[in-house]
Amino acid sequence: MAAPDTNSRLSAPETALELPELTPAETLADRLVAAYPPKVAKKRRKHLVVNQPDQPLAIEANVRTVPGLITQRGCCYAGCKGVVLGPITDIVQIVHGPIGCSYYAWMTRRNLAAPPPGVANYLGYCFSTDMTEDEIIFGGEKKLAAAIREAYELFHPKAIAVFSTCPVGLIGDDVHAVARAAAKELGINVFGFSCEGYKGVSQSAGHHIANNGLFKNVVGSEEPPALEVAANPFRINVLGEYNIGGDAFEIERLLERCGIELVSTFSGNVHYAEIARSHSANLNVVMCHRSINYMAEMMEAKYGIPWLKVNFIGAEATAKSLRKIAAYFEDEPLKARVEAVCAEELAAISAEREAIKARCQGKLAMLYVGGSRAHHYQELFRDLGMPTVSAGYEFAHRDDYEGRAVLGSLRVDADSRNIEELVVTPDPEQYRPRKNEAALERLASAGLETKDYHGMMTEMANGALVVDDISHHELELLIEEYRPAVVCSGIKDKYAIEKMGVPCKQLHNYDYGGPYAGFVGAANFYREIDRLVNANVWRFVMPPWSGKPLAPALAVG
Ligand code: CFM
Repeated sequence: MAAPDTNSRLSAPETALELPELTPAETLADRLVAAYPPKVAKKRRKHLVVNQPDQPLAIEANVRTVPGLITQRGCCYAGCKGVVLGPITDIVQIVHGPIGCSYYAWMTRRNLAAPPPGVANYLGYCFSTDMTEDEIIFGGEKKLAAAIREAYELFHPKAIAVFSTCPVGLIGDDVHAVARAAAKELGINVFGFSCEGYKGVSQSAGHHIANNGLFKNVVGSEEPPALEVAANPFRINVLGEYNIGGDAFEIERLLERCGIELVSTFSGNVHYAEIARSHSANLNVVMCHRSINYMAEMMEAKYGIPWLKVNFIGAEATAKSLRKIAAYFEDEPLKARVEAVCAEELAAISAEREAIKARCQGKLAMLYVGGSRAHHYQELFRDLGMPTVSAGYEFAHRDDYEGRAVLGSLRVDADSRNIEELVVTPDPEQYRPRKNEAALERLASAGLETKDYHGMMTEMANGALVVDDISHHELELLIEEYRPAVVCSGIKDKYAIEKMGVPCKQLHNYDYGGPYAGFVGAANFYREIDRLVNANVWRFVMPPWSGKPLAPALAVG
């Protein structure tokens, strides 16, 4: 195949597909907040922005949800235990709290794992102190210490992590002191997280707390064998990939094909020792910027490992990300291998993609998901020629929308100040800049930016409506107005959307599907979207009170 001009394609934003003639987003945004009391309307209006890709306008984000609006957000504990730590296979993770909190975080996110022989997998278990009224009144520290001991005796894990739920913070149990005493007693790594559900304004606070805890207690705590480090210079960590529906398996397969060694993933399909040794990598690539950017920054400051933003969601995006990694290592044979792998993988899915594209092109998509997928999945819709008419995050910060250029101007409010910000300095022994300043500049001038993320808005169509922390009411009005072919969202609103005659693809746990990462994953997603948007089922759904089909656009006759 002809050598593509990779440099110019490495950092340039993707051009969004143009939108058809629609009600202007500005008018619609005003209408979405019209039913609220004036104070609420004024607040919410700042979360709705009409997109200007070249110069994104400021969006209000990462602030408290107005009570009663029905948000899709989760809590701090969900972000720490459920999201970042949860997928690690061989840490016994004890939830200190009422049993409901434990049950909620038990296996619902579909973070899969296939640990190597000899490595434990505790993901199927649910460890809880089952806090009840007695502990709320008299304190739960003794029960926690007993639970840690019991877990150790049963499983003999390398490490035990303890997660605080809301009541723990309210009654003042010191999980850290209990963890320290247990570590001493048992001779293993035991560490606690003050990730009470009410901390911060969403699960985003929990991500930050989890990053801090992993960084302080695990990263850099083991050294890999020197021979292993010397064997392959292309050693990377994939940060912010949680193996939902098997995505990480697909990324692992691709990296292996390219000859890139994966030291550790944060934290899909990963075990303790891999994270403990992750400081030996020569590059960090960041998938989900929102949940793990702290780790990338801290590892760069302490160990000298640069980071790159990548996205393995979407066939074109995957190829671009692999090219970025090869460009970073400045190695010609590696670049050639990456090109060969991309060509082969793209060729394998292109016929199917074209056939599906012919059936889907021009249909509209809307996405309201978490803190990175609402951006990443637009790439898959772009592959199919489907414009994104509106999108938003639940809990992302302004940098995830507008790009990291706004970081310096972010307002630090009381809720963010509540979350510890670690001061990280170069490690006297282990700091080793993998690339010096001159090399990083050389890469930047060749089109490869390290340490940057341009955010979702720069890659969305002009005039698209960006909505932060969308409410049920706003979502309903938007669906009525745009009648999109598909909405990507979560379980809290999936069935409300489908009752309006519009298919909803759940992008948190993938509705039993996946993987959707990489090339094979992209093809899986194309098939799924084809099945959803071209299904006839909606025209047969006739609510008895209306006598009309739910999906008027698809109505027979
Ligand atoms: Fe990152 Fe995630 Fe997401 Fe997220 Fe989540 Fe998630 Fe998500 Mo659900 S870490 S921000 S806190 S990509 S669990 S795997 S799907 S909301 S968009």
